[in-house]
Amino acid sequence: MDKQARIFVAGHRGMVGSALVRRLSAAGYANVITRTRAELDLTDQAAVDRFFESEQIDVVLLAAARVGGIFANASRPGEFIYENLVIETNVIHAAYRAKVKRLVFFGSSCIYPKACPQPIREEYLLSSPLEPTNEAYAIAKIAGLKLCEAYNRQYSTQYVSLMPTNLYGPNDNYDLNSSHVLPALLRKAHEAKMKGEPTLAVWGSGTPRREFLHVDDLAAATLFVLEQNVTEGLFNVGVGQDLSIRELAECICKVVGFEGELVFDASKPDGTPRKLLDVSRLIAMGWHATIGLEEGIAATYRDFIATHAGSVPAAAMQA
Ligand code: GFB
Repeated sequence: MDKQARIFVAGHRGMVGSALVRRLSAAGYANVITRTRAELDLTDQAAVDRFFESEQIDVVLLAAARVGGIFANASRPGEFIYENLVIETNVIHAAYRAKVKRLVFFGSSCIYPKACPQPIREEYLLSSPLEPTNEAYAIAKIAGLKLCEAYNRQYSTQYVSLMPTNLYGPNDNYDLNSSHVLPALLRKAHEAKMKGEPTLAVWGSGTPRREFLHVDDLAAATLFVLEQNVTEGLFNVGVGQDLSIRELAECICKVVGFEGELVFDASKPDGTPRKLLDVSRLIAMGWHATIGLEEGIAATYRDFIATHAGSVPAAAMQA
């Protein structure tokens, strides 16, 4: 891909978008275009059209989305379906109208059925019902990847969809009501350690299994797909290995240095029992994840301490 290409990263302040910007800059891409929400409201079709008409974009990385963990998804399905549908529709349609040839759309492994055979292959999409806690979000993401497929077929665009597994890393959301499990447990373990608490509350039974990918690995996979000139299709992005929520909590406690007991809160939902992605499609092309889970959690913990220093006791800085 031309290092002078004008690459629009939609959602550059989020965890995925900011990782993409870091990676593109490190790789020498000279024209990375970003807009804050105040500068460009992606839910406003006319504004999005004007942006594309004036900016001569060559490549779009569509990482702007309403995202959240199991509680946010289950309690605010209207926001999750509406905002994601409207952002995808606006950006993909405006990109096509402005003759943008290449676009990468980011979804999530929750697009696959609840009772999927494991590991989950791309072709299991739409083979049976979805997990109810995130059905609204999943439907919006399925619509996004189908938009890409339909536009490729009808208009000869080259729009590709990447489906990452559960992500973590810098710029994650640590708000306990809307975050995903990994940042939530990192924060809770840290605070429990600082306050000397004897226990750590973990939602659900601890038995669901999840796969975790560091967001820098997703950014690397995105550049790989662009630089390999992949022109269409759906690609799972993951590490190929999962663990139970209990095991994740134990790993986080080890990294943080919290030595208390885990207490499981059965009043909270488990969600889908397992979602391990089959990543053989990307592996066959030559890409694989490189950041191990414990190493990635340790780096994320350092980032958490650095970015949330004002809100945590000073002693934590030595952690
Ligand atoms: O990461 P998470 O919120 O979302 O939860 P999903 C994963 C598992 O961790 C669930 C458990 O079984 C939770 O009950 N868990 C344990 C916790 N302790 C906690 C905690 O303190 N906070 C949270 N949040 N969970 C989301 C979807 O599914 O993941 C989205 O709702 C999206 O659509 C995203 O696909 C990647 O993995 O269940």
